[in-house]
Amino acid sequence: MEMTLRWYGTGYDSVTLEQIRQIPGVRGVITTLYDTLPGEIWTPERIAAMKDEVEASGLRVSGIESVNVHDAIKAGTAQRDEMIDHYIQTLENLGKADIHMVCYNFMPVFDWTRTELARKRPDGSTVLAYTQKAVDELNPEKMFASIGADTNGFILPGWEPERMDRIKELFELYRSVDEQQLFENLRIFLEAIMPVCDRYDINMAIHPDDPAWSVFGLPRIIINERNLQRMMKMVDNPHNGVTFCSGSYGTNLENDLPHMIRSLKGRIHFAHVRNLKFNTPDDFEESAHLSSDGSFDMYEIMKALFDIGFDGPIRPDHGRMIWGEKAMPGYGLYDRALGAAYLNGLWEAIVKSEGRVCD
Ligand SMILES: [Mn+2]
Repeated sequence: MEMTLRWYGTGYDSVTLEQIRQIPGVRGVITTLYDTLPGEIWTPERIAAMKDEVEASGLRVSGIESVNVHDAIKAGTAQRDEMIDHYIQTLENLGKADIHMVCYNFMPVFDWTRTELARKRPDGSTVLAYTQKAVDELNPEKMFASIGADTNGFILPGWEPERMDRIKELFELYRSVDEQQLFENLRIFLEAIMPVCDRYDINMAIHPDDPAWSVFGLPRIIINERNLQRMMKMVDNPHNGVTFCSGSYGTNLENDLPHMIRSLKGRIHFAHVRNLKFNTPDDFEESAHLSSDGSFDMYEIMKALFDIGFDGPIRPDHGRMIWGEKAMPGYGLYDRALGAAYLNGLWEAIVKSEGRVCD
């Protein structure tokens, strides 16, 4: 595996490449062109500039998170073919630039959903949290407004103000899209992009829906092992793979995370590894990465990744806000650096206990 950190780019991220370079064991970043809109073609010039900036710091671009999928593709509207064509051109430009992993999601309207961005924990750190009761009581517009007001001045991925302005229109767009239709729209998208992925060896890595169930009556399909198997078989190409995000699949306690990882051998192209602490089955918060701070056995998760021969990029995921840092919620430097060091430690122990040698 290759330890990485997500980086939003100069001007968007409070964390610098120079800081990331100093986290032991981190050799690459997962980045994006944060100011592009879904459907926009990423030009070779902009991709080259992004790569040059990252490489000048001594790091590499280990993959993209995300190239967002336009709503016309997810909802299957008249503009779909044109938008798929743009996506293919972006993939071609990335492939020519020697970038081989692209994370994306297929969630209608909302990206990840949390009800609090700064819940205080007993040690004084603040974390993102989710409580089902709050979602049941809020309408989607109020949800957008409350999330937008609490971001430390940063724009959250998937919660961009221009999307918030269009919320009613977006709900209308997905009114006739049920689970079955969403699967079908995903199949059409994947079949169309597989030839360019084959040509440039680009691993597509779908990110799970978070939380892993329907919110506000919208269909959500990337939520459990059964649906993932359906998706893998639906377009049976190794380039059609997944981002295994323990924090997202873990929102549903019925998901057996190590078992899911083992069922996806050869198809996990990217891993997000973090822990959650469940207070009740309907209320969880994003704890520190350590097993002892949350509800998951992080050793078992890393061991399952090792056992299936996972060799792609991995990153710590949302971190706590600690030591007075002001950053995008979930994306400060300090706790993610601690997470990277911890995951590297688990990995070294697993590798050596198997009688193997670390890179
Ligand atoms: Mn994730």
